[in-house]
Amino acid sequence: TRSASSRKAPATSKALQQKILHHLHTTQGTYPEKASALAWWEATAAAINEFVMAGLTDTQKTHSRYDTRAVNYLSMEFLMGRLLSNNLHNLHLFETTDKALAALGQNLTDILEQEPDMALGNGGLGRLAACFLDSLATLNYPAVGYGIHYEHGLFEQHFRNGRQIERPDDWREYGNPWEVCRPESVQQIKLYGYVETVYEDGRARKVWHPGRNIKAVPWDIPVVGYNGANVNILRLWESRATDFFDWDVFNAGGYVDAQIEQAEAEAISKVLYPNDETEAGKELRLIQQYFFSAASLADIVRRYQRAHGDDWTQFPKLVAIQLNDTHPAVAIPELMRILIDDKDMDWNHAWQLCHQVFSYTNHTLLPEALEKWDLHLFEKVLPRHLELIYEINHHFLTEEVEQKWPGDDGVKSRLSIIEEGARRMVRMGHLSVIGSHRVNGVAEVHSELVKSDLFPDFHALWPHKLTNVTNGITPRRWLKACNPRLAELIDRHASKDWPVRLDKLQKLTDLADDARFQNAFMKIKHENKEELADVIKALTGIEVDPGAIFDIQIKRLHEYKRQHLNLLHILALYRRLLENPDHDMVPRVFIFGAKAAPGYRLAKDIIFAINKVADRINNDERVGGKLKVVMLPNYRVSLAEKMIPAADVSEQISTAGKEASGTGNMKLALNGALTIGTLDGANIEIAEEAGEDNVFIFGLTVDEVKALNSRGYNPYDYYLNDAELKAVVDWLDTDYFTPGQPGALSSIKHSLLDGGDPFLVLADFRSYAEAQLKVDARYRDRKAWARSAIINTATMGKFNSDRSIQDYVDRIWKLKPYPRDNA
Ligand code: DL6
Repeated sequence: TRSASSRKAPATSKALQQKILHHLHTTQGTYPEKASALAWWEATAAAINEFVMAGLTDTQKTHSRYDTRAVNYLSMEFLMGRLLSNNLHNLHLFETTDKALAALGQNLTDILEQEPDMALGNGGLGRLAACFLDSLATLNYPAVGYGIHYEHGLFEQHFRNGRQIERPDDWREYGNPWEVCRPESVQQIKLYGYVETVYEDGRARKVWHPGRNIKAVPWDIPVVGYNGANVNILRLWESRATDFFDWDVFNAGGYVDAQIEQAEAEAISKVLYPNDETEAGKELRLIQQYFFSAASLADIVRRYQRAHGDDWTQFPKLVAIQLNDTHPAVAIPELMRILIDDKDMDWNHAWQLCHQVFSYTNHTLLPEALEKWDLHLFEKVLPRHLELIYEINHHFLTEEVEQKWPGDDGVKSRLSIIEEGARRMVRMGHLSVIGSHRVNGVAEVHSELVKSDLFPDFHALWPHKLTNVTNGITPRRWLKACNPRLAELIDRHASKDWPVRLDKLQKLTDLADDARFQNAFMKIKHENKEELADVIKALTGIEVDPGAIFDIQIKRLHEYKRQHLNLLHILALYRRLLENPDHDMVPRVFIFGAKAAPGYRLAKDIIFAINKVADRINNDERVGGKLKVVMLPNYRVSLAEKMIPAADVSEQISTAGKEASGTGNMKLALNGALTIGTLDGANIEIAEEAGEDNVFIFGLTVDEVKALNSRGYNPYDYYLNDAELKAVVDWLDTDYFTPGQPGALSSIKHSLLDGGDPFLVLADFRSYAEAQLKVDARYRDRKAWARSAIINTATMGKFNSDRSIQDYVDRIWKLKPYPRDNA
């Protein structure tokens, strides 16, 4: 990586002004006096794109000159957020552009707000993929991200009477200045049909006669590395009908019928499934997975053959393919199909290549998220692939498993890719492990659970296959761009290259007790809180005091993430204040951001409950301004960028063993928030780095959760033995928060008691409430709080996604960096 000082100054503000004006005139067809804010944004993006595209072509020339080994990152989701601000920062053009626009009478901050978020993902998994692309480009590693060009990304969330309403997201309704269509790389994708065995020259060959053909059209989004590094691409596939519409039917008057095929084909890339934890179980979802996996593999093979023709010896040396969860697992039989059916390779050779190129990341242990496909559905959509899976399974069971556990049918049925039962299923996790040379979890504890609980037999069979790569976040977006005041303070007190060497923040620990530095650090936090207070007022009308503790929980709404534990504690505080208006507590604003999967009833009820409780508390004068509750609508990357710099407290309160890693926990700690959390996912590593004194750990550990569950957990044991807990749970059954609608919040109580409280909310309540008292006490000691906040920022170096990428490179991908020529 080049040092900050060696970078080229790419443009003056004057030159940039000219470029922006040029694009305002020539690409937008307007002029300064008339141009809308959107036109200014488009013109600015077009001006910046000149630098981006120059970097892209240089990078591509470099890659082809050196015939580089590259990683192909296959992911159903890329949660990219906005690109203009990110590209400006990574190109070191932010200040110059700010000046150029100011000279043109425009405000960069307002213009940045014009950009819709590119929300092609649900949450952690998709945002991780976006951070990884940023790091790969920054570290000059050759890489291509492959995904789906969804017409509609994650839904827009609104609240109506406190309830979540979903509206389609239209991120490219008016086009998108960053993407480039590549018609020369269109692929044809086959689906359905049947398989025929034909005999040629005494050999049996399989021929797949597809029932449908779909066109996969690639759109490339440049990914700009930091510091003038490489510009890689994210290639997203859009589905289209092979023939635009049936011309003959149209001419015969069947105007609608003629377009049916087109509508069906386009449905494949129409919407992102708004559910990150459960298998959608739909034919369309399987088709989406195959569609983008097959298009990506065809592209990878085409790129390889362009340089190497039919010489396959270099294939595993030049190609690495990472499966981001099991969603693209069908790429494994697809590569076998290409090599065997299309390239005429024998089984063993094909399998050897396949196994060398694939690796797989597991992101969850939740049983409902471990994908399995109904065998009949799979056979209908992908008949040839099912045959190949049977054959992969046969080789695996009769060669590898039989050799290790001779005659053991139990282990065979546990390890088989096909799950037997009333409905036979194809296990995509098993397929991914068998077809990959490395499998990783995303935090230490999670990777250990992958070995011990999820895939213990595979771990016994291949002790070196399962490994860990702890997640990370890009400090460019999640500190430099989103928290410019803190970034500038760090520039002055740590070394300037911290955005690429985050470990250098460690230097700030020396200043943790320095009164002047503490004041400067906390002043910035306060200013960030003032800005967030304005956002809250604008979005919800609620006024909050920046002097209060800003306590933030932002993540998807899920029972295992336990937003309802946070809510019960808020009710307990409210109750304490009603019982004693002089109750001594530091004023606190609890701020939530969360979308619930549209079909997840209880998650939506929890959102409703938070909104209703917020209404009641925020309008109750008796609490004397000590308690406020805010649920911000439409939580997304660009909103996270405003919330994270303003957080004092970071809520990471999942049931131990359920959150694979978390990455919001890293972003918040990096921005100086103190974590209140369980020993789960990356919280454990955050606590190790920051020191247990600077985080508030509570609740059952993974082992204690297992022990309690195996003893038999009874939530009534906690409910009946804790008067405060009982009172707040019962409160949900009244109409106190929903006047005239008793029972409107009862589903939560029901899930916690008769529903068995599967995520042990009641078991952890008291310990959580006690940890919250410690938060309150620490905040009263302003110096102690500042010290802990500074230490949190200073010690998060490990969670740089550059470190994660380097771990993948060292342990799995074995890439070499290639800085682009002309950089
Ligand atoms: O690894 C990224 C992210 C983790 O930080 C979260 O802990 C985990 O919940 C999330 N997993 C998913 C589940 N997707 N699937 N399948 O988003 O991954």
